[in-house]
Amino acid sequence: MTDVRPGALRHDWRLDEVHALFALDLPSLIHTAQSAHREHFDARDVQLSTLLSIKTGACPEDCAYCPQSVRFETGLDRETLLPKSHVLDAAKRAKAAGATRFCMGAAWRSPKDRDLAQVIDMVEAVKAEGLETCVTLGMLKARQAQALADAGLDYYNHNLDTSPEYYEQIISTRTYQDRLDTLGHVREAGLKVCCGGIVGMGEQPTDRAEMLRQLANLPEHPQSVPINNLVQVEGTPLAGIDPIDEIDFVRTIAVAKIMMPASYVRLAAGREEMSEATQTLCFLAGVNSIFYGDELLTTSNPAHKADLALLERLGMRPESTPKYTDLAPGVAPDPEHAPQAERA
Ligand code: SAM
Ligand code: DTB
Ligand code: SF4
Repeated sequence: MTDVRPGALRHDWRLDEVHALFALDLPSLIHTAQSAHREHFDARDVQLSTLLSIKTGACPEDCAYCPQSVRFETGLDRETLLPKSHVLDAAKRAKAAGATRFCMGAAWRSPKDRDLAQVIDMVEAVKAEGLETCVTLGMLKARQAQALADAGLDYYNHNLDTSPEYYEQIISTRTYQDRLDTLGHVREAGLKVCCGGIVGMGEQPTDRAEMLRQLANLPEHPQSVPINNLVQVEGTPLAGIDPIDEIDFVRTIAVAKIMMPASYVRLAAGREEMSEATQTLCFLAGVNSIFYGDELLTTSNPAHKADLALLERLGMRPESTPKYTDLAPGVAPDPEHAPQAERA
């Protein structure tokens, strides 16, 4: 049996050890994941991130899951980069609804420097509202990652998506190594890394194990690990594929938490198609972050009021002071959000 020390940080996982975790009986798996989680976090807290698509559609890449690729007929209206005022209004609404992080996504292969300058303006404006910021803009050069870090960006999202072995079935226009290179630039610029993947794309169980091994064996664990359940969109090549068994999804979450216990593990896309009971199992398995708000990028998400009601029923609560936060200079913590210690 694998030597499972709940809460330990390791970067040398072997595939057979990951398979052994997946093979645990569910009570032991959940217990181990929840114990690991409690070594690093208050188990009642859930971090809330709100997404906004700042540039939608017409992406030149061919990611088989994505409604925004120009290669697939998905009926999506393409949009150019949104004006800063629109982004700022959305960020203010997200904050008023209780989100602590605002994530801006662009359907680009990689940003042009003139686009990056506009995104930097948005990051500075959103951060000045007292929100954590995250952007996902595709592949970055080292100097672009540095420019984002210099502007005060907190997180960069760039997913590995799946195992190296399954990757070629999903994307042909950029390599796994391209993704690892961007992640290296982001890490070296001192940004926090948001990196995870998608399940339910027709992958084998060993691809899920290998994807998690790749994530956990990075030089540092990504501080945020989004696990997306494929949102099937008509017109994409993956529409109609057999969905992942919900218990297998929960197992994937639990194993991610055991392998990266100090990271936020996010139950990302796919919650709308999931029962509240399955989402609850994900929380028990160590999920402590969700996308919060009625929309993801181009598809819908549960209504934010329903999410707040679910957390309340579970005796859980929105996290008020994210663990890794660096507030912008001069921005005071939100007075409505008392520090954790005072509320406990
Ligand atoms: N274009 C940039 C890129 O791909 O790096 C950033 C935006 S892209 C939409 C960000 C991530 O969203 C993808 O890496 C993928 O993991 C996730 N994603 C996209 N479409 C999805 C879908 N239909 N279901 C689940 N996750 C999806
Ligand atoms: C991530 O891992 N999931 C988000 C975010 N990072 C950018 C995107 C989910 C997109 C789901 C499909 C859509 O709404 O277009
Ligand atoms: Fe483009 Fe990103 Fe969608 Fe791939 S996932 S098609 S890179 S927007």
